[in-house]
Amino acid sequence: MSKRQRDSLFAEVERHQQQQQQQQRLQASQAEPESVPAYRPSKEPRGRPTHLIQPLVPTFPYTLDQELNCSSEVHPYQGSATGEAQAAALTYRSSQRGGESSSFSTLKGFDPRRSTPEAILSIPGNEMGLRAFDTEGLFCPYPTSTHIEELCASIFRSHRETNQYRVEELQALRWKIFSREEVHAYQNKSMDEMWQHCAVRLTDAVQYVVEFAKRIPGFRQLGQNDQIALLKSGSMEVVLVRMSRIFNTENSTVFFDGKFAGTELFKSLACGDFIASVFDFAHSLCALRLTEQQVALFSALVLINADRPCLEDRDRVLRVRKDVELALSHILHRDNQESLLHKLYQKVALLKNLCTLHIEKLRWFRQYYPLTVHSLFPPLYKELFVSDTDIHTMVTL
Ligand code: HC3
Repeated sequence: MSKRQRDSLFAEVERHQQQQQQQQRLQASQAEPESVPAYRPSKEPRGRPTHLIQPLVPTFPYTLDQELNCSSEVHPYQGSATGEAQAAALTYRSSQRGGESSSFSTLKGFDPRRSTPEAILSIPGNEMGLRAFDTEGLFCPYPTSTHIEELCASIFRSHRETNQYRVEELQALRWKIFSREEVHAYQNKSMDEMWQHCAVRLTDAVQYVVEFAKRIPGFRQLGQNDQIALLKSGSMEVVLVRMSRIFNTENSTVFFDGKFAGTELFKSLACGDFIASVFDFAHSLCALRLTEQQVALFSALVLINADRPCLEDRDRVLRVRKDVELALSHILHRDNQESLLHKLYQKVALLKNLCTLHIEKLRWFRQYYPLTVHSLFPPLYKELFVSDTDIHTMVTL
């Protein structure tokens, strides 16, 4: 380790110690221990709006393995509440508890760790809680147009049920922009604090994407290693696709932490080029004026990609992929917008570049703040974005 790295590590350890002491003092000064704000992944409703950065206590129990194995239901928010309050109303509930399972997505008693792919395929679809499509259409070499229509509807429903925000309702909140003071409050955060904050927000968004993936017909029938491989390489891409849904092109702002935020809010991340590219991408995707159904199918296409690294059964992924491609072409044909297909494939290449840049930025940040990444970032974030070799280096440092 060079002297510079050693000094920076030493400074980081000191900062951590100070932060811990501060936190302990804060806890001691508070009468009720429950008042310490704890990070609640989207499994549980968030009790209050988080317009400004809250101090974060790292309690991140969720990993990809747990996410994939937990049999959960997503209840889209309803009613008249808006913004974060709506997001808070969106709760995950274990299907085991209430027995009121959703129509098709919950795989009752299904544990991929204990099931071989062969065993999964031999279970009749209805016993797994799946709709007829999944068994009849998915593995059929020549799917009929009814099958494809059902697949479109199924993917659209999965998208709707697993979105953090509803586009129509965010339209009404377009005026809710961060004030100058609020932007300054974000900008005055230290770099590691802001990284940690964004990592938590990003992980939150990824959890919804994992739920979406689980509801794509055919995804759960893939081997668990392949499900993980697809999520590792595709979940950030889908988050960026989803970002375009809640992006206001008039003032280049995105709905983040309960209000609309421009690039300047992310200044203390110190990766302006990456943030600018992410915002440019959102702009360019918005320009295509995709319908929600098109966004849903495009997201599925981004996730189910047989060219991803480390796939064990590429052929099976390819079979699911072919159906998703058919479904996307079908709705573009129906919408008389076939020319969009080529434009969407161009976006896939841009997404890949953005995600490579994201990983590079994380490597750069980790050089200076290895402890922050190691101890304060959500495990799911690390699992997705830090490579196994990097994790090894991180823990042996
Ligand atoms: C801004 C953001 C990417 C977009 C994320 C969106 C807006 C995506 C749609 C979801 O429904 C809601 C949502 C939540 C979090 C938003 C992300 C937070 C930070 C991330 C930036 C691109 C910075 C990347 C953060 C880093 C470098 C720590 O990984």
